[in-house]
Amino acid sequence: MAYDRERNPSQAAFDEASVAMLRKADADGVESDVFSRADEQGAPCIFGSEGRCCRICHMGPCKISDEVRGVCGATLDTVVARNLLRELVAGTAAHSDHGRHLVLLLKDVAEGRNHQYQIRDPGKLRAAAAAWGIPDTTIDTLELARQLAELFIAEFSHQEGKLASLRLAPKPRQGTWDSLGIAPKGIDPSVVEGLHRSNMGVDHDYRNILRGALTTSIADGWGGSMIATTVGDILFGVPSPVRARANLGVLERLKINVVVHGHEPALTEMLVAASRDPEILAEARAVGAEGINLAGICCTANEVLMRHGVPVAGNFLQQELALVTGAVELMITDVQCCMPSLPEVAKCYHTKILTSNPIAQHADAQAVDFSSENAMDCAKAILRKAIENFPNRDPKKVAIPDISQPVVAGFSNETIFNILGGTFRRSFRPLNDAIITGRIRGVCGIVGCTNARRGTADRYLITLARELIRRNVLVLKTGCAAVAAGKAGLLTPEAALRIAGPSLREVCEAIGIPPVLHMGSCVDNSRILMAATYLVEEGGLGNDLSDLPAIGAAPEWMSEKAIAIAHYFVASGIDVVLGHPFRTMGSEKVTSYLCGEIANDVGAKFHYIPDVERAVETICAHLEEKRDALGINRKVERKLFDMKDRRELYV
Ligand code: NFS
Repeated sequence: MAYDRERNPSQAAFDEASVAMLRKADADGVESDVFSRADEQGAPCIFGSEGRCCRICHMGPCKISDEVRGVCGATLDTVVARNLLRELVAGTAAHSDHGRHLVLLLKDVAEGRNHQYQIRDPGKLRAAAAAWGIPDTTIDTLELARQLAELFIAEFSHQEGKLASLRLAPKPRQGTWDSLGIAPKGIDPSVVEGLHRSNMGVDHDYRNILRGALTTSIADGWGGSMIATTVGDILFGVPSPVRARANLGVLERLKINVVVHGHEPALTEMLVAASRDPEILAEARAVGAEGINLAGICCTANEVLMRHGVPVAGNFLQQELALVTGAVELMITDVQCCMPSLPEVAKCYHTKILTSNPIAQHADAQAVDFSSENAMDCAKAILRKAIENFPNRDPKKVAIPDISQPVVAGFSNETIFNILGGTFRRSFRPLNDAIITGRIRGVCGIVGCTNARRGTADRYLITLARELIRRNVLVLKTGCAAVAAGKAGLLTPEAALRIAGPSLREVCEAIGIPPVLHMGSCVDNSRILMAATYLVEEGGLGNDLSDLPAIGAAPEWMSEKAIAIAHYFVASGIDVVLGHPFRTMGSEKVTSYLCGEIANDVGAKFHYIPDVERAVETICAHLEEKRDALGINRKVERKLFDMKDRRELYV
C-alpha cells in the first residue's frame, strides 16, 4: 500500500513532471519514495541535526550541550567541529576517489595496457602538463600522458611539501594558505589526517579543527576534483556547447530506455558509443523498439550531457521517479547519490537495476563485471540486457510525462575563452570589462543538490537563479543545480535572455553567452575555481579570488560532498550562501567562526540563509560591496525587494 502522504506532491516537488510521477507512484502502489520517507521521518533529532551527538568512541554516544560534556570531557565546540570535519572528509574522499580512478585509467591508456579508451583531447593534455609544470611540448602524446598520470598519482600520496595542484590558484591565495599553514601535502594524507585529528582525544581546539577542514577541502577542490575534471577532459574531450533536453519527458515510449546514474564517466562514455552501434540498434529493432534512448540522472548525466548531448532524465530527487514512468528497461548505477531504494521501486515495474562498481553494490541488484579493459563488451552486454527486457514492459503501466525543456550545456572554460576571444585571441577580457563597467554586477555559482527535507525540491534553486539574472548577475551552474535550471528552461540563451536584466542581456547577446552557464558535474566546480582565477589573471578585478565580485550558493545541498565544496570555495576566498546550515547550530562558537571570523583568515565566510528572498538580497549586497572595494562601482540604484517584486517572485 502506498504511503499516505503528508505533503501533497506539488508541495514536495516544484516541477510538474515530478508531481505527475509522485501521483502515479501512489496509484501504482510504490511502497515509498524519497519524499514520503522524508515526511515519515518527522522532525529530526535535535542532537543529530545540531551536531551535538558524539559517536566517536564507545563510551558514547553522548548527547552534548552547553552544560553537559561528553564522557571523555569533550566540549560542545569540539564535538560540533569534529562532526563537521568528519563529514567533509567523507565528501573529499568521494570526489578524490573518482579522480583517482580516472588517473589510473589515463596511466593504463598511456602505457598501452588499455586500448578501449584514447587521449581524446591532446590539446588539453598539453595545456594540463604545462599548467602542472611538466616541461615540454616535444614529448610524444602518450609519454606526456604517462608523465602527467605519474604526477597526478603522486598528488594523491605526497607526504611532504604541498600539492603541486595548488600552483593553479592565484599567487596571493597560495600565500594565504601558506601563512595559515593550511596548504595540503597530499590528497590522501589530508583525508587521513582529517580522520585522525577528529579521533577521540586528538584535536580539541574547534578553530584548529575547522582549519583542518579547510586543508582537506583545498585538497578536494584544487586537488582531487581539479584532477578528475582535467583527466575527464583529456580522455573524453573538453566540453563545448551542445543542445539537449532535460526532465522525465526525455524518456521515449517507442524506444528502449536505459538510464545511467551516478558519477564516474568511464562506463557511461562506452555506453554512449555502444548505443549508437548498428549491430545493437538492429537487435533493438528486432524486439520491436525504434532504437535505444540513453538518458542520465545526477552527475553521470551531466558528464555525458556536457560531452555528447545525452538527455538528462532528472536530478537527484527524480531517480526513483524515472522508474515510475514504467518505461525504463534498465538503470545502471555506479557510485554516489544512487538511492538504496531503487531496486524496491523497480519491483513495481519491469525495470532491471544493475550496479557497475565493485565498491557500490546492492543485495537486490545485479552487479556487472565492468573493468576498463572490457569496457565496450561490457557496455554492449548491458544494452543487450535492456533489449531483452523491452518485451517485459507493461504498456498499462507506462506514463511518461510530456514535460522536458531544451538546454544548452557544455560551458568549459576553454569554450568560454573561445567564445569571448575567438580561438586566436583567447581571453576573458570582454567578461572582465562587462563586470568592471557594471553591466554585469558580478558572478554567482549556484551549485549542489536538491533535498527532500528542505521545502519544495528545486524551488529555491530556480528562484535564486531567476532573480539573480534579473538583477544582472551572471550565473554559473553545476551538478543537480544545473539540471534544475535546465528543467526550468533557464539553460537556453533564448529563454534566459527574456528574464535577464537589460545590461546582462545586452552583454550576453554581444558576446554570445547565455546568462546561466552549465559548467558540468559537481567535480567540475573546479571549472568555477578556474573561471574565477582567469577573471583575476585577466586584470582589473583585484589580485586575489577574495577581491572578485563573486559568490557561491548551495541552496538545497544534502551531500557530504557539498560540505567539502562549500569549504573549498570559502578557503579560496569566495563567500558561500547555504540554504540550510551545516550541523553546527549546536555551537555558537563554531557557527560564528564559520559565518564570521573565518573571513579574517581566508577573506570569505558562510551565510546560512533559508529564505530565498534574503539570499538574493545578501548576494547582491555582497557583490556591490566587492565592487565598492575595487572602486569600480558606478552609481546604480540598489533595489531590494518591494511588495511588487515579492508578488512577481517565481515561487
Ligand atoms: Ni553533487 Fe552530483 Fe546531485 Fe548533490 Fe549528488 S549528483 S556530485 S552530490 S545530489 S549535486
